[in-house]
Amino acid sequence: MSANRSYYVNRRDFLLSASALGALGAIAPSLLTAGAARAAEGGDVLNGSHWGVFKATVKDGRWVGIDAWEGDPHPSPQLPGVLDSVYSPTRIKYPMVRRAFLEKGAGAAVEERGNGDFVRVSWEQAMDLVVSELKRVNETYGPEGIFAGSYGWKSSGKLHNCQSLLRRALNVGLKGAFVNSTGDYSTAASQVIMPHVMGTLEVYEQQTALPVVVESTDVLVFWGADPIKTNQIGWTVADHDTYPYMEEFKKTGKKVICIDPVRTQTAKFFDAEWITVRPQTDVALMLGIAHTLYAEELHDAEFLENYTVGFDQFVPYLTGESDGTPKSAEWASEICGVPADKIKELAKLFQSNRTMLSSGWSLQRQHHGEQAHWMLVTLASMLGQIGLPGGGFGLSYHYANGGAPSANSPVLAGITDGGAAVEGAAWLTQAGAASIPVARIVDMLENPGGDFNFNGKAQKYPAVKMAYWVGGNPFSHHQDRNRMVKAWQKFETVIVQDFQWTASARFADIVLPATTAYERNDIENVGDYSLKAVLAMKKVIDPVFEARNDFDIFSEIADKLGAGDAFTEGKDEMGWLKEFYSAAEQQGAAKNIDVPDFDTFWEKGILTFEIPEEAKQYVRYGDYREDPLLEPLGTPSGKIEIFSRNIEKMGYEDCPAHPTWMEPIERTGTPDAKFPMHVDAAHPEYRLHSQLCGTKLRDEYMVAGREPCLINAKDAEARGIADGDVVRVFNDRGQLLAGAIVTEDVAPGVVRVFEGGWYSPVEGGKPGSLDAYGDVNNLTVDIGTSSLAQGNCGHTAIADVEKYTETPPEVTAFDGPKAE
Ligand code: PGD
Ligand code: PGD
Ligand code: 6MO
Repeated sequence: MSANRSYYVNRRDFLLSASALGALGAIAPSLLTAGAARAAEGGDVLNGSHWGVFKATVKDGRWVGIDAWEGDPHPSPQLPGVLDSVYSPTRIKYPMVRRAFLEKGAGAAVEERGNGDFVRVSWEQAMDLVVSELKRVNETYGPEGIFAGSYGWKSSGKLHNCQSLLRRALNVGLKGAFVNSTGDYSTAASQVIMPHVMGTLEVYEQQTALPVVVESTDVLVFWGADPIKTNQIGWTVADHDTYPYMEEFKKTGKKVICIDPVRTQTAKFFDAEWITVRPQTDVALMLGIAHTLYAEELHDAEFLENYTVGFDQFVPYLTGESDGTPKSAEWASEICGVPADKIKELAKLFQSNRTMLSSGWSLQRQHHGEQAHWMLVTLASMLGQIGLPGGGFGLSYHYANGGAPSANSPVLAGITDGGAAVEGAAWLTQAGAASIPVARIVDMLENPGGDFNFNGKAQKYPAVKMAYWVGGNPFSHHQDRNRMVKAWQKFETVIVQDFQWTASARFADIVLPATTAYERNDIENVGDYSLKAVLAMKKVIDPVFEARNDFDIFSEIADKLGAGDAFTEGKDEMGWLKEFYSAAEQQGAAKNIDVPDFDTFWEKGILTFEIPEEAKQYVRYGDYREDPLLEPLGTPSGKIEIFSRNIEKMGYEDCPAHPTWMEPIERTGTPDAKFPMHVDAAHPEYRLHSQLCGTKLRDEYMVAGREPCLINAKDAEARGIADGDVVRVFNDRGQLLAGAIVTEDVAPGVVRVFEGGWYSPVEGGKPGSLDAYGDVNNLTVDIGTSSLAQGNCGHTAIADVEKYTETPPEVTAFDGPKAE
């Protein structure tokens, strides 16, 4: 193994070769149900996923090949893992119940959860248990006893949306008696602060169109963003339309800068200038640039005057008049590690060129994460290019192909949770008896009845006794694993419904096997932003083993709760799909576009739509710039709020009324830092969170049979670590084993372990156990970003690394529980 090898490129070459597809298709034939009916014989079946549209080849009822749809300009190399996820040994085959729970009832031996002692039960027995537990907890503890705020990256599809289906069952069957969750793990801090600053969510909105960026942007900055990596994935079905524009931008030879502790795929693709910043200190770096602009009178006073409020209140802080500390380039350099001259150079470069500041989301998945994008907006306001073609800032160029121009297409309807109707994003749902900010789940468990603040409201944590989790993997996505293992014991009952034996399933009492999106029919839009097609997601194969569709499981639960008709409204799978499609047909008429009838669409499999010229010219905030009075923002002042009176009124010490540098709870580079290394817990290059970690793809990236840990050559040498060694990464919260990749691609003082590696404790259920595989959330901090957004801090962690000299323990996470 060479020090600078790109394991991603090796892997990708492997994955894209035809022989690799063949090899993956041939995995574990014994895992197939003997009599699987032939859902689609011989030919190609079109389906889609977070990884894109694909064609499946089926032989004798078995899915044997996967090819990207020809309309996909940049297929994800993860596609073969999608196929393998259906047949992998990590598949949940049957309903299973934890032995102590089955024999002694709810709440029995909760400290044993996670030790893998399960008993196979029939579906009938499992469903009786589930329904009797729902009733018992509801009757004993009232409307706040059941947590159904289940979060995660469930599969694409408008009907088999397991989280909406769960809440629908409890809405109709238990009159909404459940605790819900608000927000997400992706953008929790930004989606709360941005409405105060810009009047919109920003993070899930269309960006200035990429053709405009190619044409007009002179300096393209990726600030903690790796779009070449992250645009593989879409929330609906990924289109990958960003990639051709990235190619075009590269061809122009214009400047690209990546500000990141890691030399990212994006940095390599563009051969960009790589500026390493000390992790968690970007606000200081931005302030240093802002200070330079102000001190040298390079800021756009006219823009600030006409389009923003509160700059006057911010300036005394910037200059140090209010706190005695000028936020100069020299001051910033001390904190962020970027040389002062470089900071000044960036200020001038940005100011004298059309500059697009494109930021990813890791910056706000940190303690005080609200400040990063607020300060970015402030910096962009000082540069005065917001609303100009190719200038300003963008918070979604790296996600779901934001900036790919939008087609004139209809948008499909989808299943609702049956609660009060809401406009906009699904997570804004009002359903449920109570709701908590999604990442505060462990606080809730530890502190029932306790007070918490959230976006200006003082609230109390409900006393929850049971969890029903679908379509998410909290034992991957949540921070501080050991604290969580302990807190989970407060649940009397935990139900997990999934198709993979995730750690969450292994820590449950009742485990129900769900189908994958490839064992049922559904429909979905293609391209979150481009909306370029409507896809029939056709069943590829019949359900394997005893897997059932989420829709059928929840229909039965609703029925047993006496509300089956309210749940199904008398419609079966195809009945619902036709209804969702009819919304598209109606829009077709209104938008004057040709939308065929359902049967023609289903037969065809995919409908693509034209991208109008004006969509290719879209400039975000162009209208606002044109006429700030007639096109005001949705903020209280109608302008960009550099100072927010609303936030001021909340009076939170951890979120002042203008962007502010605040020390995180821990970081490297301070005299009192307890550990020398920052842990970069970024999103994985080769999977979607924990999804596909249970597949053959793992063979392509594991190092010493474990999750890779990238470490700088200097740090490795100082610790006697060689490429390929097993290392222990540890801090006061937890410890994991990983395989070292010694490289110059991470800055000194940083190790990178991707999120989503499957938690594989040596002693399952025991807090503090060594994790033999490499779940990075053993190391991260479980606190809210601030009282404002209460988001997760998955990018806040410092640790140390050592060579592991003992015999490394076996990785057991991928074997399923011992009872099988
Ligand atoms: P996934 O691995 O995608 O992770 O956390 P999330 O829980 O979304 O889990 C989805 C689960 O749903 C899988 O187990 C999959 O098998 C299951 N599933 C998929 N489709 C279906 C279905 O149709 N039915 C059922 N029943 N189950 C299904 C992701 C979260 O992690 C996110 S979004 C972010 S942004 C956060 N990122 C970080 C981070 O950057 N750093 C750290 N340290 N931690 C993070 N955690 C967060
Ligand atoms: P990350 O990889 O966590 O992705 O998108 P997001 O932008 O949050 O972080 C992006 C970059 O920030 C990384 O290169 C990381 O090194 C850098 N970084 C970390 N800390 C700092 C810091 O303090 N300062 C600076 N300047 N940079 C820092 C996540 C988005 O991706 C989300 S939310 C989801 S749910 C999807 N998940 C995946 C996925 O799991 N796998 C892939 N391949 N693609 C995805 N796309 C989506
Ligand atoms: Mo996310």
